[in-house]
Amino acid sequence: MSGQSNGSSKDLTALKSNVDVVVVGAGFAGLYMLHRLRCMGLCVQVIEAGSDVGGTWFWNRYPGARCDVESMEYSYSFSEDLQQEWNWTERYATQPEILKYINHVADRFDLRRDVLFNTRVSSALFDEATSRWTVSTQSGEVIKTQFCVMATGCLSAAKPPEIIGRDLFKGASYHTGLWPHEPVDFTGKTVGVIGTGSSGIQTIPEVAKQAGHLFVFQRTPTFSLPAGNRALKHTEVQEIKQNYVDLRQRARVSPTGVASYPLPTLSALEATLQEREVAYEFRWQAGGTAYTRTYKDIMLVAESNETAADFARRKIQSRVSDPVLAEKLTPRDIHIGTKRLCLDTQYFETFNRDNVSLVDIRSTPIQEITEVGVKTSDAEYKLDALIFATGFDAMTGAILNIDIRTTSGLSLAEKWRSGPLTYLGLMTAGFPNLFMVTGPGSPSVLSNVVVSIEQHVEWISDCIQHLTKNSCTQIEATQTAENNWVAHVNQLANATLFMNANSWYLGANVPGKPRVFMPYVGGVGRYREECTAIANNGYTGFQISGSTKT
Ligand code: FAD
Ligand code: N01
Repeated sequence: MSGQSNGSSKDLTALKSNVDVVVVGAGFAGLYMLHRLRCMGLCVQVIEAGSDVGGTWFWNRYPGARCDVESMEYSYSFSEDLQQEWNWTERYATQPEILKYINHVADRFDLRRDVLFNTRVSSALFDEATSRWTVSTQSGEVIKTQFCVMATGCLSAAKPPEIIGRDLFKGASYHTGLWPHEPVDFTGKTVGVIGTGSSGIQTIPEVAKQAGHLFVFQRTPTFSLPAGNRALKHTEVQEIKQNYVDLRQRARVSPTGVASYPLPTLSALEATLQEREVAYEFRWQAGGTAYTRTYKDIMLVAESNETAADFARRKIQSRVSDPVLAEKLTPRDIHIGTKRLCLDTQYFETFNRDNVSLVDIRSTPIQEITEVGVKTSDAEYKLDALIFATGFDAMTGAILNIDIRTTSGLSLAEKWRSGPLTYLGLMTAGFPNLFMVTGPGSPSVLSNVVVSIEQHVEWISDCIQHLTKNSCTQIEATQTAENNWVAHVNQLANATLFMNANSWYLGANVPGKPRVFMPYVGGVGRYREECTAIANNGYTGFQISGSTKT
């Protein structure tokens, strides 16, 4: 598959062998973590598998890639100077623009000198006698550290599909999450795309503009809204900048980490049919994933959800000329929002083009990938290029790709065999001094992730500062606190419709992965309050040791 090599060779000048903190990953999370810890005077080593900073935005270079939280909110808030000086040009920034922004941040705060690029962490071993971690890399580097922060990303372990013959294909093949750095030209080519989630629906309209013919292999139709992307006006940017402090604060205490999303108080069932049509139309025209926040119970009550789903289905059908094709593209057996709602630009309209064909692989399943293309139960599609838009081993994939153990023999992979277990999504019992940014059990992927990253990074750095100030060497989540948190996370999730979908939130896209709802559905503001109270109360639920406080 193309796009997996990072190109440039390794610069070992960044490598330190004995540090206070190792941070794994140099995306939004790892970079801010480095900045905070460095400001505290700590010695930090960041290790990144890619050849440069950016994380998600370094790897996902597929055509059409852009964010779906508005750019003015999908950005760091920690530096007033930074947020005033940076100018976003579009409502939803493109991948190149977001990557340029992250590079600007790395330069502005001089972050690269502490990042070892082109290096993949393979294991981390906690020595219980010394309270220190030994972090090892695939290429043989070994680094000792007191604390280890996994800023490895929720959506960073690309998942190719488990289809017979996947590697036999002799044409060019790509995974959206491992896209090549050089532009790919599909002009005149016969191209196949497998997958119609967020990555697929962004890729398909762009590839269709170039391809001779595009075959879209769809297993599950997708709920998607027109993004309503547009250029940002100078005046509106200035207005937001003048009120940035207030906007960011509202985002931090909101349920989703997005200040501009509504806070509904009404049930969909309390409104009349006519009122609902007006409300849904308003949200539809506004664009944005806040559509499922039109009423307070869309994600809780099947009947309410159906009102939103029904409206969305009618909208989808109005975008496709051929009614038979429109029906195939319409999601029927899933509650809207229980798989991540997508935002698109001309996705459904793309199927009105003569050079685009939908292959419904629910009725005619893919049997195998051959040397020349994709074979379904009723035809073989000969292709020049094949794009896997098949997603990620989400939330746990990147962490469990690292062999994490303690000297007493505990392994994280074994502990999480039946699903991830954490306290606050920040730590896991039995693994002292190991932090996760946006780990399972925290709002993470159900929020504006940058807001959640900032909250976690600040909590972790404050915690390390607290330990340092009190000359403590070790912090660990207690088993009781973890059990209670896991029960709380499950209890909240069980009350929602999320539990009914075969989504990656539940690990359903990875064969054999335990079916556990991984993110925290209680909301960003409520979660932040809990984390802050725990820290203010002297880190309730954590065992702190090594000095005065136990
Ligand atoms: P990442 O950006 O994933 O960075 C993790 C880094 O860790 C990667 O660079 C990876 O190479 C590195 N790494 C992992 N394992 C190892 C290892 N063993 N050794 C060394 N390095 C390692 N969220 C939103 O809120 N809004 C959006 O609009 C949005 N759009 C998205 C669009 C796409 C295409 C995708 C895939 C995700 C999107 N997300 C969005 C989620 C996005 O992942 C987060 O917003 C955010 O960028 C995550 O930052 P991070 O630093 O936590 O992780
Ligand atoms: O991945 P997905 P993604 N045979 O898992 C199909 C974020 N993101 O990369 O639904 C055939 O959502 C699978 O079919 P099915 C965002 O959080 C954000 O698109 O399992 N098909 C599905 O259609 C998002 O949720 C943006 O039946 C197979 C698709 O592949 C997350 O990343 C943009 C298959 C996978 O969809 C992941 O999105 C991009 C198989 N064997 C990503 N295996 C924004 O716009 C899988 N599929 C912000």
